[in-house]
Amino acid sequence: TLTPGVDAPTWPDEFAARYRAAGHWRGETFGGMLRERAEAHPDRIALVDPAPERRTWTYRELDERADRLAAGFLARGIRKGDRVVVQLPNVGEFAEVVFALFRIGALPVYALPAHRDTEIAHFCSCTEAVAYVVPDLHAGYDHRALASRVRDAVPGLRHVFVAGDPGEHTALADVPCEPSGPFDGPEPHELAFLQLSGGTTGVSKLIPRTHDDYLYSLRGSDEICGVDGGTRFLVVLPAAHNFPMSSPGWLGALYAGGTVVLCPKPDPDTAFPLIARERITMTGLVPPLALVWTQAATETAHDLSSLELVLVGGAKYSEQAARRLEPALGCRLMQVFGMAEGLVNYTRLDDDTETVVTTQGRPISPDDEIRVVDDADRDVPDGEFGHLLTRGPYTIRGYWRAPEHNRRAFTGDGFYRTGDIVRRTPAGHLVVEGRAKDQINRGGEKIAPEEVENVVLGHPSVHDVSVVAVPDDYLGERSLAYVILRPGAGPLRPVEIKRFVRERGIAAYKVPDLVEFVDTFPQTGIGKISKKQLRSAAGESDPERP
Ligand code: J2J
Repeated sequence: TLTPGVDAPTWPDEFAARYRAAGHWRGETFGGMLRERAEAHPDRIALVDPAPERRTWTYRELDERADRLAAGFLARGIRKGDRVVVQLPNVGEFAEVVFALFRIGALPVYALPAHRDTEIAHFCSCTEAVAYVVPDLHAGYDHRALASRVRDAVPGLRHVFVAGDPGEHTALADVPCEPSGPFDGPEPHELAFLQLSGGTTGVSKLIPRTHDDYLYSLRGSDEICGVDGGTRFLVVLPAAHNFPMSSPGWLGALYAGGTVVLCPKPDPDTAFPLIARERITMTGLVPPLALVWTQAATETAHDLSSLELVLVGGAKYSEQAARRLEPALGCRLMQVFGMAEGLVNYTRLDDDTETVVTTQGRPISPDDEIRVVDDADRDVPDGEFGHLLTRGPYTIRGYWRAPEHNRRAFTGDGFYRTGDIVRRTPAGHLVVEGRAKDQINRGGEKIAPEEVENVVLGHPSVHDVSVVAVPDDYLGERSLAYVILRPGAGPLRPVEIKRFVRERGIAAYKVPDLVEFVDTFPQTGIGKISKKQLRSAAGESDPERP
């Protein structure tokens, strides 16, 4: 069972009352939302999974599948409040599974398809998950074998459900059954799911989001982006990531009664024919993909004329690249600067081009509180750089079961320390200038150096390691591991370190792009490794202090 406010810190009563009075929190739940949409427009297409054969779900079908799957989960002993790690790529089963879990009040824990043994075992054990949902094969990788290893390593994990051929596990297709009555579902103020944080520490922290708060961020995002029943949203990035899920994302599109189309791979050769065939109106991209799409659009034979809006975010989008997107794709650009912890900023449809290409927008809500502060938490004047702190109706007050980390990541009065260095323009738009947190942003994919360092340190020849970001034209940043070998350890090649990390079972995007062997790290005055000096040694402008 969960203890509210202990497992997941929550908003003080006076804030909750304020957010309800303002109409932000409306007492909706995800299960109820889908039911209402299914009643309002049962035969409208909610979901399209185009590959390998095109499958569609009307709102009524999605609603009924969620009910039957929820009943099947209950019959197998999955209860309200239980955690279920969901690792599915962009397939229709993703929506069926999470809406089934929402309906009974069990909490999906979102894993990315790229996650491997280390991450999955951590998510399962730190949430005491009772079940794990995987695809059979994805991108050539057998997730059933991963699931078997994790099940053997994590006591308490009772079920593995497989979308597709189940192998030794249970086929998701065998789970649904007839509901015996209405579900005893969750309350709107209760947790809906656990989302992943980008992470700055050895193990990633989980983000507890409630029905009330997340649904508000969807409603606000839909309004800003003009999402409505006619929207046809293409999910290009992994569906489990907070950006394609909620900004406005596939959940935002479903909230508005639109149609969601799942893109199996993000490259133009896959996405452009889908845009043409499915008459896609909206999508979201990370900057490196936006670059590739912009280039490919100038020479494509596919009809992209249905596209109205492309959102770009997750990492800094260069002004030059931003200027080229609208003419190339023939649609509007919106920059989005968001985080799974909550706060999301958008440029607006009626902003002028300069604002859209040079800023990362402004918050969704009038009740998003923004502070830009110096190292001593004193507010700096508008136009000056500082640390971004935020508090509001859809920003968490603490991570899942992490009281010690929460004392550092939040101020005493509940502001989240984003770790981002920003500047606020006179018009109130935020410009992201850098980062104070120890994180690498690899084209929108976040890496916690400490997590990678811990893996490299397991190599018998390694004495010490420091992982830092280096600038990259395409990805924005890549990772570089400086390695000090043990005295007497034989010569090693970079590829041997990379292979070691990969074989330890960690997401491929976390494997260091570059490995350099050094004799010593630059030291600070107190004898601690200076990542700052390491970064400048690597030729990067120091992101810690603009
Ligand atoms: C610079 N840095 C950015 C941007 C995020 C919408 C969009 C993105 C995310 C996301 C999200 C940036 N320019 N436009 O959840 O709903 C960096 C910041 C931020 C961190 C959050 C959404 N957009 N960033 O990227 O939780 O450093 O969420 O604090 O993965 O990404 O990462 P994440």
